[in-house]
Amino acid sequence: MSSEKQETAAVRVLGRWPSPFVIRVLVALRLKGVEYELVEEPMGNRSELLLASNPVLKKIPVLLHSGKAVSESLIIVQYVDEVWASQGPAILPSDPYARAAERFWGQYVDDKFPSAIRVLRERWPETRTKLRLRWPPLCSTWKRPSSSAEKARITSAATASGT
Ligand SMILES: N[C@@H](CCC(=O)N[C@@H](CS)C(=O)NCC(=O)O)C(=O)O
Repeated sequence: MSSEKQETAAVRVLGRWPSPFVIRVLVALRLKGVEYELVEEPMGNRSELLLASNPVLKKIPVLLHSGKAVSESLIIVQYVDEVWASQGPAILPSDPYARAAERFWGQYVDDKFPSAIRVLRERWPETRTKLRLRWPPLCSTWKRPSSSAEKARITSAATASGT
């Protein structure tokens, strides 16, 4: 995105790779064909913008839409679905019961996913390395590498993991 666009981007996502919660929001925006800017949050450090935008939970992702902040990935996805309702495919079904079922599974994944990853990391530390090696090539389809050094890192990670 050009620097001119960055100044005026109406939709920004405060996030970081490879957070599945952030990816969920980016998928929703892409499905709707909404242009956005991904503002990378530093690892292990919360930016002033994040603290101001999500002062209660202080977590990514946060969607900034024309300066208004929306937090929590499932809530953001529903917000995107409603705001850009006439654009792209509907993310949630229109039937209230089917919507409730989708929300149930979304919430279920959120409740179980973090603890499942924690168990994997603790029990099989080598899994962590394998995941790390495999994720950058997957993620590169979402965020174009910005420098040749980054491209080289992704390529060597893909080679090492055999992808
Ligand atoms: N329930 C939240 C979970 C978001 C979340 O756990 N984000 C992590 C990154 S994957 C985070 O910001 N962690 C920082 C922290 O917990 O301090 C959502 O769905 O958005």
